[in-house]
Amino acid sequence: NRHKSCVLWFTGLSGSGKSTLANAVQTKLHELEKRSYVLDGDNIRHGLSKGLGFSAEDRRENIRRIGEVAKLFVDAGIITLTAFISPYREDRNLARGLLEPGEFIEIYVKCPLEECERRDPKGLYQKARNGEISEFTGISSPYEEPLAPDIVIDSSRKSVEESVELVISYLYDSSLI
Ligand code: GGZ
Repeated sequence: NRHKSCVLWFTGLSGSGKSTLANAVQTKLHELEKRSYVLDGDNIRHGLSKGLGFSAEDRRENIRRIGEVAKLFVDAGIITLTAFISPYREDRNLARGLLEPGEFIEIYVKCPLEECERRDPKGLYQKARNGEISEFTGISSPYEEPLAPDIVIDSSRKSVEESVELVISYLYDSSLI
């Protein structure tokens, strides 16, 4: 039951479904008896990245730290799932550069802004529209789409189950599990 560890790097807008998907993939990996761990805002922005905001510089530092931690987890043999907006191509590339070729799997959770805004699970888009939150991704701060993601998941059209299947199939096909 060996696997080659890797990072599944989910990127996409707030509300696109990154964390939901990462957690669902983790559940599946657990069923397959593969060790995995999810890094997301809940365990990073309150701890390791506490004090960082959402300026381009702070986001870069946030992503750099996550990339370094993901590398440590991979060294420990754990399939590592990260769920951060990571809006800047350059920052994602920096994280990729910390890993061996093929160890960094970029998963673009693609969802139209209008749909993310309609979902608005935490009311943040509304606050951003009202000017109560500045530098909000998609509203007042950019999101740079991946140019060559390894996997694209259109979360407005695919169920979580179908999406999980896409990721798991990719891992099988790449001999990562
Ligand atoms: C984007 C923000 C902002 C601003 C607070 N812009 O949907 P959420 O709430 O749970 O996920 C978003 C999260 C984004 O943090 P990340 O660490 O993923 O961002 S990055 O990768 O760009 O460093 C959102 C909340 O934090 N949030 N203010 N201005 N998202």
